[in-house]
Amino acid sequence: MRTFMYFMADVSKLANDDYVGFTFFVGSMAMLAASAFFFLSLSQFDKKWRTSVLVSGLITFIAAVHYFYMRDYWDAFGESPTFFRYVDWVLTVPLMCVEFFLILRVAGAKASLMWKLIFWSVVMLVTGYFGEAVQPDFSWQWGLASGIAYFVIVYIVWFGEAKKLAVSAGGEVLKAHNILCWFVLVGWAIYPLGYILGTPGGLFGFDFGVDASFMDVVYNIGDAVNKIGFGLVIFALATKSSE
Ligand SMILES: *C/C=C(C)/C=C/C=C(C)/C=C/C1=C(C)CCCC1(C)C
Repeated sequence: MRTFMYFMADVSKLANDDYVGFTFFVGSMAMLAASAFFFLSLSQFDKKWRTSVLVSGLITFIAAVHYFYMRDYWDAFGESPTFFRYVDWVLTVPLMCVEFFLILRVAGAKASLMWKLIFWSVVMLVTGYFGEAVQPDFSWQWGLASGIAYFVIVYIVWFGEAKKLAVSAGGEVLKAHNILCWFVLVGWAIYPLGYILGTPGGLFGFDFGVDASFMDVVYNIGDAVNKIGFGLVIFALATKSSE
């Protein structure tokens, strides 16, 4: 109840030109609406698809709760809520890896595939956190390490074990897998861009000339596209496969 009151009652003025605050606010509503949508749709699917849609809802719901905190943090301190951001990611990105595993189970995906993807996603995020919050002077080195882990994930889903399973599953599962692959390649590539914008003085000394707080606008757009988009792909697959 206290948390509820906290969400609802802590209102303060949002300046017209506070784009960061605006995207945090819209982000929190979008994530909440998407969660309601996924949770309420659960009963329309065959049992074996429910877990996948449930996980879609968990991803957007965990994000919604973090967005409420991030929105207020930004509001109170005018600073990037880096800690909440990464706690959110370290919970939701592994769940996105679980989604790959869940849809590929029809082709015999093993839990080891899931753990591999989870492992690399955690490496990607922990190194990113070090570059942003712990050792910003070594921003590009940590960013590079994070980028390598990112490309391992890209490789596994586009060409590796996950791809092979998707091909052997064929049909709607293969189609959905391919769309998720594009999310990972293009949608996830939004994040390194935000990281570069947020690096003081720019990366490799190259300054984009925008305020570092723009990083959060980029991250917020990335989250909406990826978390809700991912969920909708799973939703469409579950709908088609339950007919
Ligand atoms: C819902 C949240 C998602 C899908 C977050 C994804 C985050 C990334 C793909 C972050 C990647 C990064 C790099 C590849 C290098 C620079 C550091 C990061 C952590 C921003």
